[in-house]
Amino acid sequence: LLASAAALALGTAASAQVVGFSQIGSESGWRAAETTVTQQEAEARGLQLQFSDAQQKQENQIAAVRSFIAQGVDAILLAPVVATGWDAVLEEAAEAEIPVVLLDRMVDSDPSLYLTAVGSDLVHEGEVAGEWLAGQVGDQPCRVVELQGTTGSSPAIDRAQGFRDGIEGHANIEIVQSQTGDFTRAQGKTVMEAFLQAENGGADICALYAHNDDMAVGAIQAIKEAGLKPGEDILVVSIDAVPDIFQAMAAGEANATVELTPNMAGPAFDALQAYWDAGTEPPKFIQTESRLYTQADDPQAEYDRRKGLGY
Ligand code: GYE
Repeated sequence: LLASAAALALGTAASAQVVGFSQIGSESGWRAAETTVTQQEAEARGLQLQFSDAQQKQENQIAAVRSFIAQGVDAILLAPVVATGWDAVLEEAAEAEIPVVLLDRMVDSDPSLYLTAVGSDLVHEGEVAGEWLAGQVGDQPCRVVELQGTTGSSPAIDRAQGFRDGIEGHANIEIVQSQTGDFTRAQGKTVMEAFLQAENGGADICALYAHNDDMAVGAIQAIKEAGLKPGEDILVVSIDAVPDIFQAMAAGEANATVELTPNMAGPAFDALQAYWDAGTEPPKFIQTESRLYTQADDPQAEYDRRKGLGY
């Protein structure tokens, strides 16, 4: 008891709290911005951040979390690449009484195994995208191609579901191709090339739904190389609201995006501070805002504004 009281006094007084951050990688512009903002937020609060980049591999994330536990860090931030397979390592963290905060993606594990999760309503994002498309095409038949996120990740599962919810009841809208582009620009382009080929050179495609902006940006390039006009011949709707999609929107080559804030760490650190200071248990889910942007929302101004936000 004495030892832990002393540690608590130390923690609240002089010594910086150490936070381990197991990041997925840098697959997208949004992800890179989240990393930058996390570093900025840690610095602003005088926290010592230990950063580990998993290069998209769950096994690397599990190893990083185990090494944070061995070091005895004060908390762990985990952006889980896929939703399953976390029970054992989360149990180890709980055993060591190290609070874990999930960032931007969810896990299938029991919520008692982490302190809280900061993220958006990923199903809602897909629904907003689907509803936007339904409003756009009205009664016209519309063949949609879908670029999914990383297979087994919660945003890929939820954004697929949400979009289907959003177009429900619109029999004229049909998803005719759906494949993963792993949230990257390069794979977005490659998979879109295959979609264009399969769909009469693209002539049969009415719209592209991409689970993130980076895949949409890659696909836009493929559409242009196929001699079609993205944004007109093929409508483009995606998620994240990174600067490059606003640039595409300003050029008329993308139509709509749903915003995801890269600042997941701010609310995460607030929750951790309250937990360290007073043992305050946050809610299990801290939800960030999502809103739709279209070409009508001054994309050039949005581009300029975001360039300073860690992107
Ligand atoms: O939308 C995408 C990223 O996990 C919700 O991951 C996040 C997604 C984000 O690579 O760009």
